[in-house]
Amino acid sequence: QEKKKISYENKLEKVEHPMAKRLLEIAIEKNSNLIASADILSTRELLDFADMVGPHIVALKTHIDILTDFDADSTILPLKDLAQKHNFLIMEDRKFADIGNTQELQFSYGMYKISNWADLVTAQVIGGSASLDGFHNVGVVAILGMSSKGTLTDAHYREEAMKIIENQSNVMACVAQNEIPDDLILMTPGVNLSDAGDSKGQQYNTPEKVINNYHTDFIIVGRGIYKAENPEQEAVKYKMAGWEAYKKAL
Ligand code: S5P
Repeated sequence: QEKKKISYENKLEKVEHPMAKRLLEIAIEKNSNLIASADILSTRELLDFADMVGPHIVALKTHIDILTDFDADSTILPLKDLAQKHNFLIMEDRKFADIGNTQELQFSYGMYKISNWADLVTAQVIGGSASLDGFHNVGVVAILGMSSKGTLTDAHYREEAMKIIENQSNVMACVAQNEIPDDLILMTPGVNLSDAGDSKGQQYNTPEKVINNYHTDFIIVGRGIYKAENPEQEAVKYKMAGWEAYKKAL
C-alpha cells in the first residue's frame, strides 16, 4: 500500500517552530496550500497583486531586491497591512548563501532590513550549520534541492544538507523536489499547470504531481499566477488544484 500524506492537523502536532505552526494553521483555516511568488518589479503592482491573491494564499513569497522603487514606508508598511488583512505570511526568498557573519548583516542591515518585516526567509545550507545560527525571530526555509536543470543539489548534497537542517532549530521548512521526513514542512516551487519550463533552466510539474509524488505541503507558484491575465482567478484555480490533490493524497 502506498504511503499516505500526513494531514496539516497531524503535522501541526509534530512541528515546534512557531512560524511552522502559524503556516499550518493558516492552511487549515483557508483550505489552501498555495504560496504565490510575487516576482514583480514595482511596488504598486506588488501591492495590487498581494491584495488580489491575498485571500487565497498562505504566504506571499517576495524577491524584495528586484523592486525598482523599494521604500520601507511605501513598500513594506502597506504590504504588512495586506498580510494582516488577508492573513498570509511574508516569505522573503533571499537565499542567503554566505558565512554566518555576512548573512546576519544582510538579514538586518542595508536598505531592505529583512529582519524587520519577513516572517520567513529562505537560506542555502552551503555555508554549513553555524552559518544559519544568526537568523532569529524568523522561520528559516532551507533550500534542500533546486528545481532548475543541472542543479548541484544531487542526492549526496541533499543527504548532507538534511543533517544540517534536522539539527537546526530555527529551520521550519525545506524547499525541495523530493519527499522529506514528516516533522518538517516541505515547499515545492517549479509548479505550473501548463508550461513545460522556460529557456533558463526552470523545470515545471503540476500541483497534483508534486503533492502526490513528494507529499509536498505547499506549492510555490510564480509566473503561473502573476503573469496570468486574471491573477486572482488563476490563484483560485491553483488553490483548488492544490487542495484537491492534498485531500486525495491523504
Ligand atoms: O529551486 C527553486 C527554489 C526557489 S525558491 N526553484 C525556484 O524556482 N524557486 C523560486 O520559485 C524562484 O526564485 C521563483 O521566485 C519561484 C518560481 O517562479 P516561477 O515563475 O518559475 O513559478
